[in-house]
Amino acid sequence: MNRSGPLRIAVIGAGRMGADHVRRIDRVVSGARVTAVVDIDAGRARTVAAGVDGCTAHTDPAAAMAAADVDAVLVASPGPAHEAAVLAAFEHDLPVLCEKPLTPDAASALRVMEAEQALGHRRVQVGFMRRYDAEYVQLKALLGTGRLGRPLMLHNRHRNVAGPSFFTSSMLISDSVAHEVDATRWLLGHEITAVTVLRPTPSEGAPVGLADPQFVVLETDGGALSDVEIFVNCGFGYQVQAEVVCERGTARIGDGHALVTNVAGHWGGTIAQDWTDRFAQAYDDEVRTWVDTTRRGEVTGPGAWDGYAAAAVCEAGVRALEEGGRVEVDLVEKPALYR
Ligand code: ISE
Repeated sequence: MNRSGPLRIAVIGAGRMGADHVRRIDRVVSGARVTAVVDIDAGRARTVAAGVDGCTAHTDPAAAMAAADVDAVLVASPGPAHEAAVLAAFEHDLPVLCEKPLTPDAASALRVMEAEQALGHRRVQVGFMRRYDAEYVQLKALLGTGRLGRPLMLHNRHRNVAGPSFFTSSMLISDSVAHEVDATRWLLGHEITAVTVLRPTPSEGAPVGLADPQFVVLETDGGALSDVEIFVNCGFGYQVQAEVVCERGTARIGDGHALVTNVAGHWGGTIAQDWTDRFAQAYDDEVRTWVDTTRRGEVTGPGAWDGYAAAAVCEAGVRALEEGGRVEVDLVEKPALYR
């Protein structure tokens, strides 16, 4: 590690999230620079790399990681490519920030966890960025004070303007509800033990055949219930809201009250249109914290265990969606490295 200078980062994946992270590291976060951009599409890698001084473009993640000027890796390729990229980073013992999901299923997440245990130290942080959002952080801190008493229920709403054309019904769980799975585990400090998925008549605004919206119920080992309305073609905006109901009070975030206007007989505000806007501060703080801790030789934030637990819950959720009924989540015992 080049401890005196900036952290030199290889960004794997130059799509929407990858390009946004390259911009963030280049212009927002201090103490780091992007030295390599990798994408299977050589033209896309070249275009994104061209915007950064001294940055090289690659199509092979392993080749980029083997370069002498790489201290850390940010993985933002599609989920099915994560396992290979993270394992390649482990081979060079490089710290990794891996966008969610860690991997698309529990078996592959277990393999990542086993490889990290073989290294003997934590190396990977998973990009569950809501843990860095100012409102979520405030809610977590409030719950931690105990003022509201024990959390009994968590109500979540997660709405996207329009899902991408390749979105399938199960991706509403594995790609979108994955965030509420992590938020539930983190806010409540519980593991999720069972998942039930109910489907109302699909919206006419959703592509034919897509089960959108869905209503997901998560049971936890602390006796709480967390429900999630996931609606990825709501049409009007990007909304993520959460309300915790505790024994002595409730707390709610995500109402978007930052700016409220009163004009011409109406009051109101605006609604964000996508997550890079709504969670811009969270992404900035996530990457900033990762850079700072990595430069100090530390690994904090959600790790491989959280990535594995989320994958296992989502897998149970997809089964519940496809088969109906309540599906229990089967987690392995938590390894010592993550306790
Ligand atoms: C996307 O992958 C995200 O991570 C967004 O935060 C989420 O709102 C969206 O539904 C997902 O598809």
